[in-house]
Amino acid sequence: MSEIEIVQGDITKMKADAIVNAANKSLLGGGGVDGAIHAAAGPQLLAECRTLHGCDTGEAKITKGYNLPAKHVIHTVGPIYRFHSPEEDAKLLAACYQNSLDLAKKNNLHSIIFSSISTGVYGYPAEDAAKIAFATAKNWLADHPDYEMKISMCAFDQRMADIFKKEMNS
Ligand code: AR6
Repeated sequence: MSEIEIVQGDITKMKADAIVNAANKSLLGGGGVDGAIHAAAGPQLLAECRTLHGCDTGEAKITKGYNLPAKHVIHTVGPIYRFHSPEEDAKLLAACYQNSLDLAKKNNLHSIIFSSISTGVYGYPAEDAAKIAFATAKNWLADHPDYEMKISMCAFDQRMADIFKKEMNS
């Protein structure tokens, strides 16, 4: 059955068909959740990422999960907050969720765990980002009624989990 749920903790410890990395355009690693995913997956992840030649903002690319419990990593690049107009920022963030879900379906994946794209180093306000994340995920499920997809939103801390809960119930 398709559904959206909230999970809390370190995404690198979580099992799913795919976890979604909040990457940068180089796809060659960085800090935050990106650094944690590369550290846990091992150097083979970086080696595969080198073959992808980067990723544009709002787009998504897929690799294997290597030493992670997750089978795959979907790397998406969120907008840097206020780098574009507010409308464009929102569109690009929604595109990250939409394109990651489309890519998961294209690869026959049925469970996906999202990190909270752009809400760390890239500075997107958590409440606004959560609104976009849940709305895009709900719309995607409504657009694909015949495809089973379990979507999880990963909150790293309690504050984000509370924001997600509010958004899920709105
Ligand atoms: N598990 C789950 N969530 C986490 C983890 C973790 N292990 N670590 C951090 N978060 P960020 P961005 C949360 O900064 O804002 C990198 O350097 C964190 O609390 O990782 O999209 C990339 O290479 C926050 O809510 O990603 C890029 O250069 C969320 O993950 C840049 O940062 C995203 O925070 C991307 O910035």
